Amino acid sequence: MQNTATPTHCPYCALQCGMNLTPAPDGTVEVGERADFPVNRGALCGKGRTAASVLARNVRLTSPLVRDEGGTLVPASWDEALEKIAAGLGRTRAEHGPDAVGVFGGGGLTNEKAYTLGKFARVVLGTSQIDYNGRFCMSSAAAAGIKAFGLDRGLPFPLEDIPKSGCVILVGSNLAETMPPSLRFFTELKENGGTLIVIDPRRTKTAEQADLHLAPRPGTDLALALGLLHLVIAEGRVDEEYVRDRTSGWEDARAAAMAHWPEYVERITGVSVPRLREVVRLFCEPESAMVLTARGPEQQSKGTDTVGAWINLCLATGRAGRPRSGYGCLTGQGNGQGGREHGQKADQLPGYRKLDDPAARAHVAEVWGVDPDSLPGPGRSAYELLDALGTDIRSLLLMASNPVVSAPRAAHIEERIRSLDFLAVCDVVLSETAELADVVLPVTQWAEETGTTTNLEGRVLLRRRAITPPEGIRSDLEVLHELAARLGAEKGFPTDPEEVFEELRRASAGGAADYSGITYRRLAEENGVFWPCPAEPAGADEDALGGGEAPAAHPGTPRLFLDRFATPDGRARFVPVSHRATAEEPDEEYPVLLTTGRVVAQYQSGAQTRRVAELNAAAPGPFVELHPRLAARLGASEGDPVAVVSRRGRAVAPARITHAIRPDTVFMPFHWAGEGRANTLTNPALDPTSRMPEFKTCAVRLETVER
Ligand SMILES: Nc1nc2c(c(=O)[nH]1)N[C@H]1C(S)=C(S)[C@@H](COP(=O)(O)OP(=O)(O)OC[C@H]3O[C@@H](n4cnc5c(=O)[nH]c(N)nc54)[C@H](O)[C@@H]3O)O[C@H]1N2
Ligand SMILES: Nc1nc2c(c(=O)[nH]1)N[C@H]1C(S)=C(S)[C@@H](COP(=O)(O)OP(=O)(O)OC[C@H]3O[C@@H](n4cnc5c(=O)[nH]c(N)nc54)[C@H](O)[C@@H]3O)O[C@H]1N2
Ligand code: SF4
Ligand SMILES: [Mo]
Repeated sequence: MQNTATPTHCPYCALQCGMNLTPAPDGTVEVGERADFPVNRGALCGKGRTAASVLARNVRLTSPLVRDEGGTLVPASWDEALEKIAAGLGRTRAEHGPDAVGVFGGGGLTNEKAYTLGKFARVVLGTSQIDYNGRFCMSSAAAAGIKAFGLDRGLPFPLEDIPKSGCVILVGSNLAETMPPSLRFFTELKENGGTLIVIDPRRTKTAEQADLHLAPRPGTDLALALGLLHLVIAEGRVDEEYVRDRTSGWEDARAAAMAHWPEYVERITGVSVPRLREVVRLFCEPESAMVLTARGPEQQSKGTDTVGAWINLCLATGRAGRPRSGYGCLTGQGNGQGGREHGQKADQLPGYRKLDDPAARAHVAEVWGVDPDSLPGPGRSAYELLDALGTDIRSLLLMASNPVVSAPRAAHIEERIRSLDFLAVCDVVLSETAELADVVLPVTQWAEETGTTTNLEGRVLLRRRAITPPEGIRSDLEVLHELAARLGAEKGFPTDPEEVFEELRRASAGGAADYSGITYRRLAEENGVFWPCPAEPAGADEDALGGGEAPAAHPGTPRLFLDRFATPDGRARFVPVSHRATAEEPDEEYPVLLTTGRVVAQYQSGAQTRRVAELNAAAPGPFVELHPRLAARLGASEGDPVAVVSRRGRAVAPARITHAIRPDTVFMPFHWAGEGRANTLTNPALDPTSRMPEFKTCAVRLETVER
């Protein structure tokens, strides 16, 4: 292809940093600075800088693989591999019905792929059993946002608004490690005289930047937010006019908060009453303020209520739908936002429509050219789907996730995956889950294909193809096209991303996440467009315009809710919530809390980043972070292997002893498979609304290990 730099975006996290890719003469690709993208202005973290290493032939899949009679994965032709998948899925459907075929997607998929995967499941397979890893990511924040605001978009404002705010509370986000270039916005906030408050049971790199760091006991953010709201009321800091004009449901939420006395909240969270008062003062005194949550408070069996409590705090103080103020969720994966809008979620149709809404079904069925009654209903959530493998669900098509490492109670899920009649995996590398498949298909990567992603700000971006993929590798869209044809759908599954996007525009038109006014051309010219962006003018299509002057295109919506919220009456809704315990509180047998998360140099299940030498050198393996007091009680020194045991299993990793964590809590990153796999331990207790598993707390005991 061309030898000049192609402006595009990073394959990894939701920041979707801009970068330039230039093919080098030796066949490799150089990642260069791209200063024109406002989110990162050229800055990249180590993962982005080294992303091109995963394009190399020696680390990636280069041929389809099928399992031979001896049980070994061996190279095969595309025809043989695709035939095997069509036969495997087709056989299950014929013998056990369409709902015995499952589909599992990922938030790393482009909008075009996520859309096509959802359509493939419902139209070709006819199954309701589709969900994706985003359920493990920000589903609690999404559920809470829809309840309160009538709409879920990660941030309702661009990142550039953060430095202009008076105070930002970051709840359970370690963005200095998980989105390093975004730290700049918070540094600028402080330079402008604003306050940064970080709430994290660990003194992370992010917490080190804070003016005030609170380290509550894991799993108590709900009580903390209720205690703050109690003080807001008691100190007469409620914005009565805003509550009256722009919200509903205040009385019940108020009564619930009044039941959470600061002293009671102090006992639950471990955060002292004076500290709580200080947060209230810092949050309420400036003219504007924000609350941003990430996985800390969300990945709990009460994540939806917890986010609801933080939103209540914003509403009571008039900090939502106003300039430089608001609640936002920092989404995680490259297309974590778009991936949840276009139909790979169990209950969803494109445009953030609901699968159980008759009008939504009719609209999308028309775009797809099928009978609305032929569309299946809502299916199971991600963990429930994985848990049903080998029983109700006999065959699975998996695209862009590695649940053997990333699902809660992973040993059980691994055993469920092994018990399937048939598993097909599309991936760029041979992940731990792909190793268990009957057929593995090698697919093209970000630099080799064009597509759109939607970053954490709701900004739709064009990720451009910069190089030609190696021989023998096909795109996910080509795979779905071929499978559809083999399963009886000759049409409706184009392989050209722009053609898919044109259909997605129509399918999303009129939905909450309306992309109908967005085109590839606009994305290229405008460096991204914020949704909703309906086609203009309302009611007229391009053919009907005649020769007159072209109407101004809709500019997109960088800031939501400034005039009204997306609820039927335009008011934001308070939700009455009360503290409750985590699903598994410590006891005599399992006296310590385990929490899990990330380190800067590894990404997710590590399938990609564990294949990059520079990143492995920086973060070579799992560890157990624990306080010196806990280490002393255990008799463990730095680097000693420590066994962490929960009701689900046992993991072993070296001790990393630090004052930066509470003495009642240990932390493990979840990026590795094998003995140090954190998810062997985690508790799949689900949030009743979002069905999010409780990745962030479970009870464990520690043991020393003889070596
Ligand atoms: N380097 C790197 N960056 C990534 C990723 C990656 O894997 N690696 N993944 C991307 C994705 S998909 C996501 S979702 C984001 C996640 O981004 P973050 O949410 O920032 O990441 P985590 O490390 O999971 O959790 C954040 C913090 O929550 C804290 N925490 C644990 N329990 C609790 C609790 O009960 N309450 C509170 N308040 N805090 C708690 C942890 O100590 C941790 O520091 O990162 C994205 N960026
Ligand atoms: N204990 C614990 N567990 C967690 C979390 C936690 O905080 N603690 N966080 C959870 C969260 S927030 C998330 S998002 C999940 C993520 O966990 P996973 O869903 O396992 O995410 P990845 O490791 O990114 O897996 C993506 C896979 O898809 C492949 N891939 C990348 N791009 C493409 C593509 O375009 N097409 C195809 N076909 N494949 C592709 C990659 O090589 C990789 O194998 O983990 C969850 N698990
Ligand atoms: S912060 Fe995220 S998007 Fe930016 S370079 Fe790092 S991984 Fe890529
Ligand atoms: Mo995530």
